[in-house]
Amino acid sequence: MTTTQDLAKQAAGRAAAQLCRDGMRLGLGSGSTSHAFVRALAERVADGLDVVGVPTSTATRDLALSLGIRLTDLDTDPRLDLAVDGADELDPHGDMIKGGGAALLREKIIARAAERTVILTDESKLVPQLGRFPLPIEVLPFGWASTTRLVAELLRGHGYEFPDPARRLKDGELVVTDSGNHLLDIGLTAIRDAATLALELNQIPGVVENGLFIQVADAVVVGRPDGSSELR
Ligand code: ABF
Repeated sequence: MTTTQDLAKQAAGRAAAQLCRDGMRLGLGSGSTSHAFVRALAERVADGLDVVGVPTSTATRDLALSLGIRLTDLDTDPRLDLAVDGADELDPHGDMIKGGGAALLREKIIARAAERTVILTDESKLVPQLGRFPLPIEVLPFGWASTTRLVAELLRGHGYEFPDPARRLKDGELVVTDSGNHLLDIGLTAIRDAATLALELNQIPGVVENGLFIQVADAVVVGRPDGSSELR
């Protein structure tokens, strides 16, 4: 059954597909909103649009390939024209929490490689302050328990209170990212100092990347259930 949120995501995806031009090298995001974009993009490719894409996850890679979108990689194309991705939360400053889809590392790399990044959302992702969505932190399997302890110490040192973090499970199994790492999800409730945290977390040796995306969005598409969308 198509929910109103699904309709909003489809509207955002269609709007983003209209931003793509012949010859563009695209970052293809992960998550259901980004996949709505990939499907809309595939329709334009079938009509002759000439683009290549770098997927942010194996899930996006498989979808894009199945729909006939030509793929490349950052080794071949180190500079992208446009990255299109989703978000878990977006605040009024343009900072985000991403990583609910376990693709944050490649998402952040691909967004940084792109000239312009457009984030696709629906109203449910727009928040006054980041933190209600648990912050994903990607950690190396080697030394993960020690890394987790250091992450918790850092965050508690900033005054945040939360249960002892555990590695993300899915259907009772440890989630392993496309890059072979684990994920912590830490409920900070209301993040006061996202930019500082984003830098300090990555100073911890076993932290590979974190889900705080600071000033990454160059533009935001907000999809609505009636099929309309707004580019902000
Ligand atoms: C990806 O899409 C992730 O960064 C984020 O967690 C997820 C959002 O998924 P959805 O679009 O399904 O809400 O960008």
